[in-house]
Amino acid sequence: MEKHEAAFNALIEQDLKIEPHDWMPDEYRKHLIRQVSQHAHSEVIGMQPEGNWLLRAPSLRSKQVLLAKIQDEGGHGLYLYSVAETLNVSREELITQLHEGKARYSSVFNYPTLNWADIGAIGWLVDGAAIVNQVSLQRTSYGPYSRGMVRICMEESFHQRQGYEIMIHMARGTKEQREMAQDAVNRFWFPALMMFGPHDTDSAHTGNAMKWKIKRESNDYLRQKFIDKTVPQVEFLGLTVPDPNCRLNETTGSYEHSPLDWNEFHDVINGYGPCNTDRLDHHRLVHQENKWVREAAVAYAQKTETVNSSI
Ligand code: FAQ
Repeated sequence: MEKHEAAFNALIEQDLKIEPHDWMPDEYRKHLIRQVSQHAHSEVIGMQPEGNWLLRAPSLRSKQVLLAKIQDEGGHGLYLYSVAETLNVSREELITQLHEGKARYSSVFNYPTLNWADIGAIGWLVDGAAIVNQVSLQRTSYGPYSRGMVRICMEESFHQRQGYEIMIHMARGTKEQREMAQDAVNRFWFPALMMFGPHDTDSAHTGNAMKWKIKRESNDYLRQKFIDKTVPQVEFLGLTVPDPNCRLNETTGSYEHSPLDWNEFHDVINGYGPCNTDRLDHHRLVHQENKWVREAAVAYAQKTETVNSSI
């Protein structure tokens, strides 16, 4: 055991990757299953707010782009469930945890998408925040998660651009379109900042995550990085950040901001956000309706295996 632990610590120390067949402490495995499965659930539940606008996309082009983006998110969910499976947990078990309210998914997907500009705001701000977090996770210590992140980040960059393109059209459009764009920024700005999680001082998991190099940067560091990158983009659009205290500190080169509403954050992650019930009900319903697809896929795989083994 001591020998195994020393080998594990040496890999972490040298910035090398831990692979599925390597020995790892139980706590490391559990920590990863929690984070990776919550990440997977976020990708899949995150398809719902955007799916809400698929039938109302304003042009064939925007519908095609949105459809491709939503399918990408489903694909990210699949990569991440596969990463979790390499840690000896089944996808079914993880989905059951989600349905029973024992697993979380990102708070931001519990807010409604009320106008077309919200689709722009999600791509730009939500995927933008996800990229900042995930670029950092490309260097995470668990090999399959790290490699998954590289591919996911490439696709998220396209998502961020499609969102910003929508915002440019809206911000340069009619007075009504500009108002819709500002309204979307007003509603998604703070939820996007909360995606990074509680302040470092209140973050229960950051200590172990940094020790094991699962997380490479802290919640507050990444949140600030996102703010500094995004405020100039808001200004470029001619829109305003919905925070009267958001201003550049010339000394630090970073933007200051108002305190976040952590009561709202805790309500949302504990099931009391505007859309929590709808999101989970919808997932449960679709999971049940599509049971036959999973059964057919398993039956087909088993049949192919039998045929191959008898050749
Ligand atoms: N929402 O101790 P910490 C995307 C929970 S992907 C809900 O700081 P940690 C792509 C946390 O789980 C977005 N819960 O936790 C897309 C813990 O609860 P627990 C998802 C949150 O793990 C775009 C408790 O609070 N990305 O958007 C949140 O060290 C568009 C204490 O927190 C990832 O999941 C939250 N925002 O740090 C898809 C990235 N924040 O488990 C579709 C990977 C915290 O003890 C459309 N995950 N909590 O019950 C991470 O980097 C980390 O897990 C954090 C949280 C940073 C999310």
